[in-house]
Amino acid sequence: MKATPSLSLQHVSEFAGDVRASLTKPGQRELPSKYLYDEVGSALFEAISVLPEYGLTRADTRLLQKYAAEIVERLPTPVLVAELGSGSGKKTRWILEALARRQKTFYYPIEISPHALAACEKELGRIDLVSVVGYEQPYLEGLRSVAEGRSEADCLLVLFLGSAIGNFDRDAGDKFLRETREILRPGDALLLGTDLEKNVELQLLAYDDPAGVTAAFNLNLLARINRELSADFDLSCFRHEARWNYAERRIEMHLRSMQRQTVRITAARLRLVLNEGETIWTESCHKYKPEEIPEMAARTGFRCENQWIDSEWPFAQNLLIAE
Ligand code: AVI
Repeated sequence: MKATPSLSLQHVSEFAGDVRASLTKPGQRELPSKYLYDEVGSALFEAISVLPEYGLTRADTRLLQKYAAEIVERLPTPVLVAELGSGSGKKTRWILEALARRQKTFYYPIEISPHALAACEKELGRIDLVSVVGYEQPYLEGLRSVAEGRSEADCLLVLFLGSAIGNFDRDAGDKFLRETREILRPGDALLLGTDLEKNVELQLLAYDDPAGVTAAFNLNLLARINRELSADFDLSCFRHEARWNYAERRIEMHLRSMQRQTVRITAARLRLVLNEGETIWTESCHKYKPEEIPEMAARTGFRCENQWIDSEWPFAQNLLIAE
């Protein structure tokens, strides 16, 4: 049975190259977190976002719902909205509805997952006075296309929600903000969602829920490699692990090999011997202090115009303005 039809040769060769390079690099073995989000992984992430232990998405949404009018009031008219990694786009509704009360609004979700993009177009395409044009492209490529296509008068509001910035290492996060800034004009805005530091036990539970949804999300990465790269990972020989790294102030997700084992990844031309107890590091989720965000903004060509913090789950929406 061919489980995953019609994957392009280019996708398979890029995925295989990335898997090979990250699993064979000296020291800690890794897998790139961007590959967590195939169709199954994206569905599991949607399930994570409604788990009682994972307050992040609810806090993000609550802030947008509560402060959308206030956020929009701080922006000039007319404004176009581009969203980096829109996912299903559910929480963006509040911003679009607030904008549509004062102007016809163009919304450009930028998303590499075609499934998520289709869900987003369906979810938000029916709001009155909102036109949705999706870009199935990497973040910065998509943003460049939107920015180049606008007229002189249009201001751009870029949404980067859900603390997706936290999945970059801190230096890479700064680099990403700087690259985003280079595409923008002075006065354009970036609404940046950031998950804030909280009690370590709460943070760990958010990434290791008792129902095992996050474990399934993490293990699906191995299942995806089996499906797409003809590998033979035995998922029952791995265990999901979430750790708090005190020095780096981040959650790290790992997959621990429960025994010495050999895995073949045919499309990556790789035979991997894993020792008992060895881990593969799959994702980092950095957490922030509120005062770090204006500093990040200043380092990367923005100023932090305002910050809204949720009262139930420490999380901040930060409105950054391009200087
Ligand atoms: C997408 N991203 C912001 C999530 C996070 O919390 O860092 C990904 C995630 N990984 C496990 N649970 C959620």
